[in-house]
Amino acid sequence: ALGQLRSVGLIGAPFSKGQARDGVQLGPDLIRTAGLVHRLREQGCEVKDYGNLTFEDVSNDEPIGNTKSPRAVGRANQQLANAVQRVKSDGHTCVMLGGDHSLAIGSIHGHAACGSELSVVWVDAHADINTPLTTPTGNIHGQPMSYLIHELHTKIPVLPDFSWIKPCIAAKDIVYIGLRDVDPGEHYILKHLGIKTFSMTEVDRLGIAKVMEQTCDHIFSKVKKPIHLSYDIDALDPSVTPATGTPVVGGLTYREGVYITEHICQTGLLSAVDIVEVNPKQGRTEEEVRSTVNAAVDLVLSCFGRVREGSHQNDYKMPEP
Ligand code: 4U7
Ligand code: MN
Ligand code: MN
Ligand code: MN
Repeated sequence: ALGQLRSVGLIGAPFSKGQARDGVQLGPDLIRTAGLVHRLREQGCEVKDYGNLTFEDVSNDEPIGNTKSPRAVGRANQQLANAVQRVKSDGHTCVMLGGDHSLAIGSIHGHAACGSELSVVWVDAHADINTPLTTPTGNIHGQPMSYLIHELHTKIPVLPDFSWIKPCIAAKDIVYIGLRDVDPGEHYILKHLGIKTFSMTEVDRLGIAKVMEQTCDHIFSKVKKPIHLSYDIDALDPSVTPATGTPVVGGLTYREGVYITEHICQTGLLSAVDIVEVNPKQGRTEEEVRSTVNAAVDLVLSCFGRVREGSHQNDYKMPEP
């Protein structure tokens, strides 16, 4: 139980141009300030903090169709992909702190570049699988999956600074958990490609334990691939994580949210994690921000061996009177 003795490589990606709301770029430092590194070490993990990426401003980043800031998003994700590839080749489990969810493009691409095929577990209120042609908003944080899936390759138009992106995930290797706000084009894609989804309706019907059992049955059906866990903090109910850009009522409880990460940890196959969409400027009070950041920290801790029953080290000495 104590610390899958795995080492963590931490990358901050203070990026917000995948959506319109200011503040989500503050996520990485906020989550660090809440004591993430210290608490990971306390539970037995080795941690190397690679620091924050720095992103250049992009001038004249005109929309393509209605897709906004394509050049900024393309370049930021290329930097992130290189950083994640480095962390993985250094032998760590990669933790990427966002930033908005467009960063999953670079995070998953960089992870996949290390060679082996991946499973992706996407925990989110949203499917983030719009193409630039189906998006109702033009925000790329609602699109990252569409660029990564082999089966959607022919549906993606050319965008500036996106040419480095090669699809690297098969539709059958993806599981969604927590969905409750899916656009029509997204729903068509999910059904058409036969992607495994556990919407909040399935969470209600099955309970989170069965959802995780079936998630693992699905992704382990043939060979055991390394898992990329992409966790949008808005998967949790806004009563738990209100400080986020696109909250949706009726989400996962804190306990369901943590059960997911505990279960993924238990597989021993977790290879990279994204924690995205924490936006302190969307919190109405200090307490709302605190609760959101606290949940983000606890999710990461339980990815790396924290268990709610408690734990003790092998050499624990019982004090004698
Ligand atoms: B997030 C949306 F239309 N689907 O495409 C879109 F409802 O990373 C929301 O999951 C996307 O927070 C939300 O813009 C992106 C919208
Ligand atoms: Mn979301
Ligand atoms: Mn998302
Ligand atoms: Mn959101």
